Amino acid sequence: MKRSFWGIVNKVIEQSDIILEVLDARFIDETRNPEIEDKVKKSGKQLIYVFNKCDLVDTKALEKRKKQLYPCVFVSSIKRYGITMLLHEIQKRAEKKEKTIVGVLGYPNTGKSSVINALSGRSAALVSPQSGFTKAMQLIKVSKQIFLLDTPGVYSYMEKDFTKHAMRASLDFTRIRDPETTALFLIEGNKAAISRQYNIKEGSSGKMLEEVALRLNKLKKGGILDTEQAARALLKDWQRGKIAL
Ligand SMILES: Nc1nc2c(ncn2[C@@H]2O[C@H](COP(=O)(O)OP(=O)(O)OP(=O)(O)O)[C@@H](O)[C@H]2O)c(=O)[nH]1
Ligand SMILES: [Mg+2]
Repeated sequence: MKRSFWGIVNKVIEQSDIILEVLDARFIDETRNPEIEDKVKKSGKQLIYVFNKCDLVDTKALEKRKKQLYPCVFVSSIKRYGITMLLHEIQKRAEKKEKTIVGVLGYPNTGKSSVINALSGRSAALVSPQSGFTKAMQLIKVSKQIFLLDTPGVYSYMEKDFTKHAMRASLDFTRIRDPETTALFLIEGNKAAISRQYNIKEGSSGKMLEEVALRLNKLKKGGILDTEQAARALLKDWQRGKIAL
């Protein structure tokens, strides 16, 4: 899938009149793809930023991003926040032609298929907590005039920062080779949220990972803390959206 990054991006841009870039509101910068954005701008097609999974963040803290990334819509496809607003933004930009195609692009797991289902009002696109779930493009009807194009989540093979992939869940937690390093990085940047989630005190990342192991009862024989299992459990909770920021 990674190999066909440009294949998919070019095809979607070519076929679409409007592009939605679906971002994870918890880590907007990490889920933005400048290569896709450049390409869309050069094509002259319209780009709308969608901050999805807003139920997991304090949206007030994101207000200033609204001005930087224009036009953008705050959405929670699970709770159906902002869906009418997003539809309105699409309709405003839809040309007066018979059929407007809206391409939905973004990293794996940002919620592209979920946004499509929320917009179309039915479970037309398949959704999964497993990243890389959507394997092929699929056109989904929203109204007589508007059609959405679901796409497989993509990133360029040049991107080799696996910690970032793990954070944004474009690399599934089961496939992370060194869960402890990744978990420590995640804890370092999100101490308050992790302390709330597991009801543990804030401290060094290493100490907090041990506390998580204790809380989750991840122990090896002889009662030794199993920080690797704890790290994987933490990454699972993170990727599955259990940890609100
Ligand atoms: N909390 C929360 N979770 C969401 C939201 N939208 C999607 N998810 C979850 O995120 C996971 C991925 O959702 P998908 O819609 O399959 O994501 P995708 O971008 O289509 O993923 P790929 O097809 O793998 O590229 C699922 O577990 C969804 O339930 C949201 O607004 N809030
Ligand atoms: Mg999908």
